[in-house]
Amino acid sequence: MNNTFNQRLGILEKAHQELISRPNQKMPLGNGIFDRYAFPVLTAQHAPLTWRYDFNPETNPYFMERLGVNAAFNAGAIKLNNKYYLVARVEGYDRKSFFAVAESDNGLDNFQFWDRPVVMPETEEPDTNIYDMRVVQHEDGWIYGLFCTERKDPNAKPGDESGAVAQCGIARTKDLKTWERLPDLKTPSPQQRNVVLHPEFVNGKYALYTRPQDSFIEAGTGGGIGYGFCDTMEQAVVEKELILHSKKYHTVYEAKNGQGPAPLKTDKGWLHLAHGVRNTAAGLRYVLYLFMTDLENPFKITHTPGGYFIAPEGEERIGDVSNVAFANGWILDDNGSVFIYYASSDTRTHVATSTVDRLVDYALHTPEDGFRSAASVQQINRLIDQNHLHLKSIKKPLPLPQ
Ligand code: M1P
Repeated sequence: MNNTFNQRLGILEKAHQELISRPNQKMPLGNGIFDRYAFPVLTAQHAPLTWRYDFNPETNPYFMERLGVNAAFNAGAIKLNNKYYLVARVEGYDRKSFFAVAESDNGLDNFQFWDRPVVMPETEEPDTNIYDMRVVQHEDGWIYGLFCTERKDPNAKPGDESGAVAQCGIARTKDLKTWERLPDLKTPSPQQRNVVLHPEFVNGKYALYTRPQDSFIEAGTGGGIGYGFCDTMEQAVVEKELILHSKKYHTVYEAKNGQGPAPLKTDKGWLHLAHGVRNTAAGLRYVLYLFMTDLENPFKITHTPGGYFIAPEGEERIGDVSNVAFANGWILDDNGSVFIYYASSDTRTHVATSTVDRLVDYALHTPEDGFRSAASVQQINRLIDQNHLHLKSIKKPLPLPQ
């Protein structure tokens, strides 16, 4: 074996091992709602070296990367047999995304990709690109993965090489290893992205969150988080889509929005995580927001805390598609802890932790968007007035634990 091969192999293996075994650290202070962590839980560099390098010194004397990985983001999440699993969107240098499962014992660090990416069967109409899987343990016994399948628009004008059609692909599994592909979802909308399966039957039917859209990028007239029902997931057809949460002028979901992961069931209602998009001179800005729906009717909104819940911060703001926070996976533990897996700027995956009690408190007690500057000032003044009363009776704060 030549020197270059050996040296590079040694250095890269060491660096990779250090990266995937690096302990994560909770960031100090936080906002009381959730905690951020120092390091992303998945990056392109977490992809195993065997996916990227040819380990044969004869054919790869320089130990060159042959198949580069560009990003690891927008991960679905599930806890099974006491392990935390992310089904990440891994994107190669060739821009194609695929799914790969990474597992961790504590949900915070040491996420390691399985040996091979997911082999997702295709339908008779092959996918060009697949991404953003929502993993749902449904009460019918299957684990479903609903994801976006993108194909070239057959009606694109000659010369238009970016016109695409997005639809919802569906697959199911028992073990995240072997996936059975089912026919794509049919809905009345020309395109779909961000489709999510509700974990329980509703009136005996499968219930889905949808995101009707007129074209590939623009949600258009169909914008909003929609919902609909279908009798079976084996030939899933939603005949009628209704809107649960529409886009709205001068909010963080002005241009479009989409359901994040499947909602979490709490004793106060269903807790939903979603993304909202607005346009700026610097391009689209994606943030996360929360809302709650009725326990008996998951499609009736009960609480909509105003503003964003998580926005990209610091280095999260920079990446392939900058200024994006996006989440399609979270895990509620038996002890009430919540692990929120959010991606930044279509590049990497982070974790934020909270508890179901804190998130419900946030949803119930954060004032709604007043939709006018004057209303925002009123909200602040109301808080200041209340605080003036309370501050008199509050004792000196205790020192923070070390
Ligand atoms: O680039 C930001 C996000 O854009 C899309 O989301 P939406 O359909 O709401 O616009 C998706 O492609 C998503 O993967 C991506 O993170």
